[in-house]
Amino acid sequence: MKQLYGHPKSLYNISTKYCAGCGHGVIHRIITELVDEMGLRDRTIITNPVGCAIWADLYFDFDTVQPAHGRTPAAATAIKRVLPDHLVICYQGDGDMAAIGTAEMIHAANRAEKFTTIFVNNAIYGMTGGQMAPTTLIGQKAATAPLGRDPDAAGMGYPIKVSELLAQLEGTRYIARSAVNTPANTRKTKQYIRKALEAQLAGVGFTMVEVLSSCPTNWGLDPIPAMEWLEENMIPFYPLGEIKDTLSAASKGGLK
Ligand SMILES: Cc1ncc(C[n+]2csc(CCOP(=O)(O)OP(=O)(O)O)c2C)c(N)n1
Ligand code: SF4
Repeated sequence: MKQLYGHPKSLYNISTKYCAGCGHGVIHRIITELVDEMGLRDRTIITNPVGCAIWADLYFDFDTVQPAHGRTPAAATAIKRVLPDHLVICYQGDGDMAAIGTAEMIHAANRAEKFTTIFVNNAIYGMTGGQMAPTTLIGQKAATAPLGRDPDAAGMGYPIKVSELLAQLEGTRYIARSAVNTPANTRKTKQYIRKALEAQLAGVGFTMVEVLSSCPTNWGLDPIPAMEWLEENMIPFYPLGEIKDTLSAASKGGLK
């Protein structure tokens, strides 16, 4: 009988350290399935974040680099420029990308660097105990916002929509937002990431997929209620879909 489903070769066959219901493992699976399907395992390099996915180099069975917190766009820039025929993936959490590495991501996007970012938005700092992140929703409780994020009373500021922010930059070519809370959304996530990776191989410029992900541990929820919380709270504020797609213009030579 023909085997239709198996373990990706690019993903080590071991249990991860991620909590039950965490989205990181699902996103790792999608990336490794795509690397296998595209036949690029021997020329893929991923730059991992600091945050829970700092463990990723234990799971990806291809080359990985572990830059300092927020600096993976700088590392990805260097790697892609030196090895332009490689698939370079920049994996970042929301604390990593939208707080500590803000300057790195904005300038890499603005320079139209030709790697692909996977931006994992779980609306909180996971690894360090659930502090408020730039992406934390208004009213959402966090270790540093025990009564909920309140931009007026506590001066905590507003959630940053990173994808919409980067979409304004001329250097960005493809930006999409998806989620891994349901099988349908997970399949869509894979479609978007495939499109971004194929665009990278075509050399068009900065590509990114934001993935809404769950952190049941720091949200104080069991895994299934965490998926429901994501659906009811995150998706209305961070709408899913392709936010910017200039790929057809790029392929016709309309963009440099
Ligand atoms: C410059 C610097 N500041 C702070 C830290 C501590 N730190 C490590 S992980 C982390 C939070 C990561 O959150 P996020 O990027 O959202 O990833 P998650 O754990 O949620 O996947 C912080 C603040 C650090 N390692 N380096
Ligand atoms: S703390 Fe949150 S982000 Fe980190 S592994 Fe656990 S569920 Fe995932």
